[in-house]
Amino acid sequence: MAATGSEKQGGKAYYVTTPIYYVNDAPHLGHAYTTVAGDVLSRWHRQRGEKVWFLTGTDEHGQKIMRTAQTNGVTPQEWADKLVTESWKPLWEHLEIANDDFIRTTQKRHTDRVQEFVQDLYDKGEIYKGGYEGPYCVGCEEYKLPGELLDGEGDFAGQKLCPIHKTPVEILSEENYFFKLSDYGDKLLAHYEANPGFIQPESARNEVVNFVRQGLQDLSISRSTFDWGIPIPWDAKHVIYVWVDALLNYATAVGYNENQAKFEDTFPADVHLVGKDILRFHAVIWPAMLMAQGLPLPGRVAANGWLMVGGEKMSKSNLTGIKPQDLTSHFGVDAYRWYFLRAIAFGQDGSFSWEDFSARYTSELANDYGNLASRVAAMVGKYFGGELPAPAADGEAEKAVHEGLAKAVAEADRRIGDELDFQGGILAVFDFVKQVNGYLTEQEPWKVAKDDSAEGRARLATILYTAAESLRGVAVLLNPVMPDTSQKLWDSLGAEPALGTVADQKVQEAGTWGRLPAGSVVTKGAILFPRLEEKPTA
Ligand code: ME8
Repeated sequence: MAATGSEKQGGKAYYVTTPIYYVNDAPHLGHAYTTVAGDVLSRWHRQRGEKVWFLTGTDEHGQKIMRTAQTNGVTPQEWADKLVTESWKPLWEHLEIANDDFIRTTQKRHTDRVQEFVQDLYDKGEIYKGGYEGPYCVGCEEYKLPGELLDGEGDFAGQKLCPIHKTPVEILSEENYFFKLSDYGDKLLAHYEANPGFIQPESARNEVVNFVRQGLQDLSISRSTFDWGIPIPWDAKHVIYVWVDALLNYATAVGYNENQAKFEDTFPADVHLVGKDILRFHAVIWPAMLMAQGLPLPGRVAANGWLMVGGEKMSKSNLTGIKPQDLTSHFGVDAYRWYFLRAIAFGQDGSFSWEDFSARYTSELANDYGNLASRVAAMVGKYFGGELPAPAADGEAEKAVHEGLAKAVAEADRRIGDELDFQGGILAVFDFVKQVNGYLTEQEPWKVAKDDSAEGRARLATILYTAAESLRGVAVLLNPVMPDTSQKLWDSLGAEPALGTVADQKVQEAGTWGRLPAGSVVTKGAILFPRLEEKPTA
């Protein structure tokens, strides 16, 4: 159920998170995919008039970061500082990510609160000391079950490999502290049952339910063979397991044990966006930790599929050499934000190819959308001196356009805002763009313009007003996805003096016909989607 802006404004924020990413390397297309999705979702809810909190950040502890830093001859903290300031934050700025906060797990606001959380669980008898031996993947920072390992071949013959990283696991034997995760299986299953939307998509939900039904093992939550982590408060020889540390960012960043008012206004998350590789941590371990502490559970854990390049999951270890910046310098930032959400059904795996991006850019962005905007502005300029004319009588054709816009608004709002079906929502808007193009083709304003009679002028005014007002709606609906383009279009329509900024426009009002006033100063602004240069050679 979508709350209206006014209902939500004073109460709890709509809280969206991305994973906090490991800083062992620079961000790649996969990280940007999840983060852009989070940005679009939170911008959408802001345009519903809701109070929103959008969090991203970095995961800086653990063996993986420690080893990378050692290899590079610096301390883990120096390594993390360098990557955050030189790679992660600049990319999010470049991609116009409007996060409200950026949490780093090495910040004191986080480490102190994590120690308190873990101490609390210990005091409640949820944590005990025990021994464990098993295969561990440093890439995943996770103990694996023997049954899920792959047999190595070639260089790795005779060794067991992690199914995700395809690199050998290490057998670890340690005395650790354990969280009684096995106590929570039934409670988790009851929660999944009572909240069918808790895990999205359906395939991810089924996988988690099956996994939990098989029975949960207690979780090792400390490590003692290295020290790059947050010390266990009652036993400083151990550091807290990096995943327990990392998951708690969603609480510490919004005031857990520190700012109660902020915490109550924000926590728990409405949506945790994650890749399906880290689904179990978010849909099993995290809710069990919260149950143990008596804290409320998140509304939804939504898993995106894998972005594939050449049939392989895109990852740091199989980098194909395409960086987000390589694509934005060719296609532009807005087209980049649009492309992955448009081309891939959220939750499914999807392949990226330069050719597919080019083809969609040209046909959907440049031809369908960009040309419509420039044609309408040019005709208002040519036939009405750049002053948007008042429409005369609307006929059947105009009514169909009004209905088309209202339908696009309702559909995009439900799909993007509620269902996280970004592709479906974007398509609903582009179907409307096609409808408006079809309307102009049929109405032929360039022919009507030859008729100088009062009737002819009135008809021309109606057609051009209808097209411009349609574009007003499109600019509002696409603003969360392509903010820079919507701003250009908003400027070209001369909408701001009467209506305010495009980001201030409410989704709920986007389909109300007639908001753009006659008399608005329409100018032929910048080309929204310039023709692409030749593909750069690698
Ligand atoms: O797992 N396709 O961090 P990480 C789609 N620090 N999404 C992808 C992707 C791909 N090929 N590759 C990466 C961690 N991602 C932990 C998270 S959260 C408390 C701790 C995205 O740097 C996707 O969201 O390995 C995935 O879950 C995340 O990046 C993993 O980032």
